[in-house]
Amino acid sequence: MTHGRILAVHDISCVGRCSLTVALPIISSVGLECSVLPTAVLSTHTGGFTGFTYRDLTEDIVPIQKHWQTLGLHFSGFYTGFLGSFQQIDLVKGLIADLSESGTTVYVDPVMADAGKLYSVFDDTFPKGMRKLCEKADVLMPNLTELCFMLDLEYAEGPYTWDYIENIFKESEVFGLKKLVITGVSFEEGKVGAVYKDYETGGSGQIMRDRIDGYFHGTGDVFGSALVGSLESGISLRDSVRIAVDFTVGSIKRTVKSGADVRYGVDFEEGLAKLQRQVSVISKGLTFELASDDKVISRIAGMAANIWPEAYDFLSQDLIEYMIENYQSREAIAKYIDEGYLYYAIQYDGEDIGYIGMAPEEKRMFVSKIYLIKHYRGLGLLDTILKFIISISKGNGLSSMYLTVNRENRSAIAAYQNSGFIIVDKVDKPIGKGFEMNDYIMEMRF
Ligand code: PXL
Repeated sequence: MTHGRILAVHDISCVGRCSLTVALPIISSVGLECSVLPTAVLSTHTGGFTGFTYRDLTEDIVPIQKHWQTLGLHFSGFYTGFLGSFQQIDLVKGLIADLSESGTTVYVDPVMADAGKLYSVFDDTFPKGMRKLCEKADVLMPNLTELCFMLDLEYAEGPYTWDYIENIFKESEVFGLKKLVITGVSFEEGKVGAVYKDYETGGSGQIMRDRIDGYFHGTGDVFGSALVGSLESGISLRDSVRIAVDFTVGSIKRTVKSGADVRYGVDFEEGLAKLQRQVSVISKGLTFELASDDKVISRIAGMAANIWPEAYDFLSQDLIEYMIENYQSREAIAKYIDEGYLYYAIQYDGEDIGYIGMAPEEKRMFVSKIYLIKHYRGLGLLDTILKFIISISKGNGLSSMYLTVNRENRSAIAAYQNSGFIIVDKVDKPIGKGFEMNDYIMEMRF
């Protein structure tokens, strides 16, 4: 697939992961070409370090732009962040106007403030200038402090109500945006995340995660870069915000766990491989192949034999072997299919990555199996898979589905709840050889 070229316009802080040293690797990792326009060179970023050097590159912007124009260069996306001077705001606006092509998307992160305060390097006139650049944006990704400065609103500390955020969405209509994503929003103690509004479709929502105490430098850039990478890969706004939130939270968690000095930024590098896989699989989508012959059944049984021992390592070896033989072997699957079950191999990019098994009952679809191989778990594919199951269920005249899940399997229970299932019952049932199944029944209506 050929992609366009994205221009990241930020400073380069040589040490302390933020701005260009974050944007370039993250956007590249999802397979997009990322060019850079450094707005300033600093020895370190300005947060938490003293004595840093600062070379303003305002004077270089026009000559760089002129050279690019001799090459006939245009960019399919602009991603602007920290700008080194007031004057740069106008220059960057001009550069965007001159180097855009039809369909170019302008992403603006108006980096200038946080927690109610402007960064020390900016004066009170800066938000007005930044507002002018934001009016050129298609996608704006500020924090609430930055929005309040630009909109002349009183900044209030959270937690916020959804009505308050809806009002902010309304006030932000003056920017003429396609999409707005506000970071660092909290609706309850202990939770924080991002809210989004799509002004073209009217859709809005929130992605919240557990708050991790502390201040983590460069996380706005980590979030923004992952968001740009996902949206530019054609992923929906909601999925892109979820991907960017989870990538940022993962980076923070690794940093906290390692005990590293937070001034050097967060450990996003280890998350890049997963981000690449996630963006690729979500943007390309999944296909589902009905197990209608022995070949597909064998492939599914092969996946089951690999998945079970590592996914159910909290169960005894004996039980796992018993379950595979009786419920997941080729013979067992063929028997289920004879009884009316529908099995599908889940494929991504021509490769098997998992399988599902379901049985239409009189009133509900029984979702018997949803399994993914390890590399594809935790990427947020459940909703795509459920959409497919819902379409098959509707085709069978059904309007709800249910499944059973081991009561010890907390992560699976949470994932089903996030996708809209609720616990409706529990079952304790002997399954032979002295083994007992201790499950919840979870149901979703559609
Ligand atoms: O995006 C944060 C950022 C970018 N660039 C510089 C900074 C900071 C935050 O402190 O100091 C130079």
